[in-house]
Amino acid sequence: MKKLSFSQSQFVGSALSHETLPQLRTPHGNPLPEIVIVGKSNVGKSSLINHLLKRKDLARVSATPGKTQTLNFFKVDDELALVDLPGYGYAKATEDLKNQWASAIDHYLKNRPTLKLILFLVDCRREPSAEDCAFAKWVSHHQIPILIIFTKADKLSENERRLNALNCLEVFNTFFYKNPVRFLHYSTKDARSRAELIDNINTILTKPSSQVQA
Ligand SMILES: Nc1nc2c(ncn2[C@@H]2O[C@H](COP(=O)(O)OP(=O)(O)OP(=O)(O)O)[C@@H](O)[C@H]2O)c(=O)[nH]1
Ligand SMILES: [Mg+2]
Repeated sequence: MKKLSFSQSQFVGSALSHETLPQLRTPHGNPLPEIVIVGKSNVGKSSLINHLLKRKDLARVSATPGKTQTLNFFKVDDELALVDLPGYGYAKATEDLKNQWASAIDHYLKNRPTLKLILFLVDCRREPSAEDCAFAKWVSHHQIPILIIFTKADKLSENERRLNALNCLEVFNTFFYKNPVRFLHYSTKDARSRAELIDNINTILTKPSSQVQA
């Protein structure tokens, strides 16, 4: 796979059940590799997509949790798809909607051979929640490459960021102890975050088996 520059992007569709998940292809008809963005509601998943793709309103963002309500697919450089998910832990969603999300996301994660990388977002100010830990445990059993992204890095000093990341990684590495995960800090207010994320994605996608150490 050639290096991605994340220069061209378009929204290609949404789904709320596994029956309607799009099957995306390159112009040559090959299945598109996919990167999915996972994390608690309001952690900054859709904002990261917009920042990475240098598009203001491609993915819908809100200051209140629960904005993304479907699985949303974006094509990048005709080489890759990014998938934005509804966040977990959104208390105000009805039980029906939560079950619908859980079932569609579960099916997507378990049955998507084109899924090459999970970007797992955690707010850099918070401790991992029970749902964060459950997800990390699930990924460690399924051996899908993962990159942990501590979001909203502009909200903490460098020292606070470092200490909080160490605490979180200590928790996550109990699941990934065989192969500690890569991680980085991200702020949508900082262009360096974007460059660092693109480098990491290119490195991981060209070494597909890597749950490599940072
Ligand atoms: N300061 C700061 N705020 C951010 C950053 N990234 C996202 N936000 C804010 O966090 C809030 C939630 O962002 P979203 O991108 O909608 O979060 P989400 O994870 O997609 O949320 P759901 O769709 O509800 O799951 C918005 O008010 C964003 O402006 C960041 O790097 N720094
Ligand atoms: Mg969102």
